[in-house]
Amino acid sequence: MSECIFCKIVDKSISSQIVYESADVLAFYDLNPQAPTHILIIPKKHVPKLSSASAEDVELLGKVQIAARDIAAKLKIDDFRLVLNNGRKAGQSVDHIHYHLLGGRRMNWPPG
Ligand code: DGP
Repeated sequence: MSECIFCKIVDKSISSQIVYESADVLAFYDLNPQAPTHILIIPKKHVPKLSSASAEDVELLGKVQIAARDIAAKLKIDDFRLVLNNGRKAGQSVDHIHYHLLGGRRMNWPPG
C-alpha cells in the first residue's frame, strides 16, 4: 500500500474536503490554508514532482491545469495564483505533484 498522503486522499483512506473529481484529477481544500481559498489540485496518478514527469504525463498535467480553471470559475474567483513547488528548497513537502490554487486576497510578487 502506498505511503503517499495524497494517494491515500485519492483512494479516500484519508478524508478531505473534495471540490472537484474526474477520472484523472482530484481537488480538495488544503489543510493549512494560505489564502481565503486554498485548494490543492492533483493528478490521481502518483508522479512525485514535475521534474520526474514524463512525456506521457503531458495530457494529464494539462487536465490538472484545466481543472484549476474550472474550479476557479465554479467558485467565482477571477484572480488567482496557481503554484507548483518542485523540490524541498522550493517548498515541496508532499512528494506527489500538486498545484496550489490560491485566491481571495491580493498576492505579492515576488513570492518568498
Ligand atoms: P507543498 O508544501 O507545496 O508540498 O504543499 C503541501 C500542502 O499539502 C500543504 O499546503 C499542506 C497540505 N497537506 C498536507 N497534508 C494534507 C492532508 O492530509 N490533507 C490536506 N487537505 N492537505 C494536506
